[in-house]
Amino acid sequence: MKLYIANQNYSSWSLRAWLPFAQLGLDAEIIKLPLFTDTFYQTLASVTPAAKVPVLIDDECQVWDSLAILEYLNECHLDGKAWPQAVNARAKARALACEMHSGFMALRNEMPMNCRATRDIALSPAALADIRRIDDIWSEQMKAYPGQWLFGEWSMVDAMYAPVALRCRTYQIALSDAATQYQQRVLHSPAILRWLAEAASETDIVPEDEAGTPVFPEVGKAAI
Ligand SMILES: N[C@@H](CCC(=O)N[C@@H](CS)C(=O)NCC(=O)O)C(=O)O
Repeated sequence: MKLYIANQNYSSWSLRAWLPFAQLGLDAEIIKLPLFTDTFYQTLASVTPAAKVPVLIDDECQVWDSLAILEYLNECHLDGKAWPQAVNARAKARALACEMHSGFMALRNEMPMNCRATRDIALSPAALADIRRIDDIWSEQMKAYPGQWLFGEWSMVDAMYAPVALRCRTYQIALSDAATQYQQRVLHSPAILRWLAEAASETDIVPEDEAGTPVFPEVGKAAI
């Protein structure tokens, strides 16, 4: 398989598609393209009609869009085991994944993923409401599965929410104890530590994704 992603510092949709490979030990050639450059669009022209990453190529199969990639991996390479096995839990996990995929616009616009930065930020009421909803989701799942992943075992919904754990770290968002427990689980997982190390080695700056006022020392350069 080949997985096309963008800058690991900034590309949250790339992280969502990349995570199952790192977390579940799937093999792929990772092709990283610099966001918003000619190389990015020229390379993608022959790979996806959508001109966005992530894109997965598996023999003849071409899958674009993070959620479609997660579903494809689950179905074709993970024997259906990457969603919760109980039907009600699976339905809820998919609902939460779709909620992230189609929502949280204020949070996504005002708190762009920027792994190596630590920032102060003034947020709108809409973004604060998004954070409260995230806190509620994580807290509710931690009550059901204390100290574990959102549905106990790691599943695709954890891939969908991982970038938010990083964004809350960058913008120093105060979360409830239960939500912090989940955030810390994400931040200390070997797959995320690997992503952070790879992001920290990048030097490109994408001005569109730089928000807030820098706080020093930046967390990306210190221990979590
Ligand atoms: N809904 C898509 C969103 C993909 C997306 O917006 N990717 C960004 C990078 S994080 C991108 O390729 N942007 C390039 C552009 O918009 O020109 C998904 O879930 O994969």
